Amino acid sequence: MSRIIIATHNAGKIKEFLPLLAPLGLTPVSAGELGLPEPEESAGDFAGNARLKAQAAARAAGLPALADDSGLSVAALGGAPGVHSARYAAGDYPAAFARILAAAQATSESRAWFTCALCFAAPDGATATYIGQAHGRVAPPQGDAGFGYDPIFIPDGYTQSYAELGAALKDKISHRARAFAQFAAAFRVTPFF
Ligand code: ITT
Repeated sequence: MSRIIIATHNAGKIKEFLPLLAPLGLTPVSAGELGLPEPEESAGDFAGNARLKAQAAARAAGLPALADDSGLSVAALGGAPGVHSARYAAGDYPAAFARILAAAQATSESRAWFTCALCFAAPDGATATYIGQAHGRVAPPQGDAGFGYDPIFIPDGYTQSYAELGAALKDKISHRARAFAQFAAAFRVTPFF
């Protein structure tokens, strides 16, 4: 089994990556376990931030790394909070849900979409980036599985939120799963390491 760093300090993301990585024969090591610092996410877009996080971890530990930069875009907010999703909630998700739902109600516009940029970095700094999106709508919070904005996001084709649908289904249809499927397809053809 080859070791790969999951360059995130978000426990919800780590939980979702474990079942995705297992079929590839990759043993994940978290950035937290290795005591790696969190780089500043200064790129301004998902792909740039994912690259900053992956390269910082791969170079510091001398191991390949995967980083995820992701977020929820809300049509009623002109696509915000997007790349600023973690900062927009600042740890208080119920308050963030209320602000998003108020905007959706005021504009009669509930469309929203998640984006995930997944960056693989080799220890020498070479990178490959994959983007996944999942479209849907925002609705009053339901369910307690998952993390972050999962309770208010209902993916297209479903009537329940990510937090109600649960991990097994989310890992098949989510923005993260879609980005990961592209990485997995490339890795199966040419294992990078
Ligand atoms: P790392 O940078 O350490 O990976 P982070 O949480 O700061 O952790 P991001 O900067 O990529 O990561 O912010 C992503 C935020 O977007 C995350 O904290 C959630 O608020 C939200 N988010 C992303 N994916 C999500 C998902 O699958 N379900 C719910 N919320 C999600």
